[in-house]
Amino acid sequence: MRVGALAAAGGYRVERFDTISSTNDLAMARGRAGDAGRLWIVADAQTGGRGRLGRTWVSPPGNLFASLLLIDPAPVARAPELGFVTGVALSNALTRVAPSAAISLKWPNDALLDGAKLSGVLLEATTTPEGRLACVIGIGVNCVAHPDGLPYRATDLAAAGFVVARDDLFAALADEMARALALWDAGAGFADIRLAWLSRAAALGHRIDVAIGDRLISGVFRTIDERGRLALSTDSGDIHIDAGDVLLPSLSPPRAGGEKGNN
Ligand code: BT5
Repeated sequence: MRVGALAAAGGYRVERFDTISSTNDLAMARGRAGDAGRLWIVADAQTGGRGRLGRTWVSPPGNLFASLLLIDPAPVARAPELGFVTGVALSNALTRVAPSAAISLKWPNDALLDGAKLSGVLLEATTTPEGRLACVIGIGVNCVAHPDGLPYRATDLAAAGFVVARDDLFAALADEMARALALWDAGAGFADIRLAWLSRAAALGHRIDVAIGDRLISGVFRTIDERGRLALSTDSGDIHIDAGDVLLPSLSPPRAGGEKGNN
């Protein structure tokens, strides 16, 4: 398994494993143990794949599970911007390997294919014993399989007719991450990343629902602000949301009786 030529030139390395608990956990352990960063951990399958907020990421063989360890990539306040850097890189990589795929990005950092969830990103950070900031960007892409029975629609590349070798997708992703990280420039280039992200944003300008804990807020998705927050125009005014789950009509599961969901 290899990173692409651009990533190799930038000093990015990769370690591949058969089945491990979670590529994020291993990448974080490497960071704590003093790795210099720019290290990808890729696994064939995960037994403890994780989503955000302690959720499970279904991780069967054939899909891509990759985590990138970065050491001191930016001041800590800038670290959450890595989700947008990753979204831009991921959509570029997917477009390289499946040029006709309709990829869009859902705030904060999912990639959708035909409006269904194709990919998720889990960002984690810690301070190492030496006082360095270790960031791990975990990326899961459904290449050949996706779970059924979720509260929303999921998909995989093969189901949508795209035959993509996982290793080719990874090589493209590693290159596009190297490129997007260089553009981001430790936060100095966030304005460019933000524009690239917005150009692929799902439901921009449309009415969406955002779940924040038990609350559901409805409004028009205006933009992502300069801090990466979701700007929503609600009936009671404009608000900026730091964290939450965006619920889109395209993600609604098909209704019982075989009717199709809202696409
Ligand atoms: C995410 O969380 O979407 C982040 C997923 C990150 C997974 C990668 S794989 C490599 C690295 N190592 C890890 O252990 N994790 C990272 P969230 O937005 O919380 O979405 C999780 C929810 O998505 C779950 O609660 C399910 O409803 C759904 N889900 C689980 N597995 C899925 C899959 N394979 N495809 C689509 N949706 C899935």
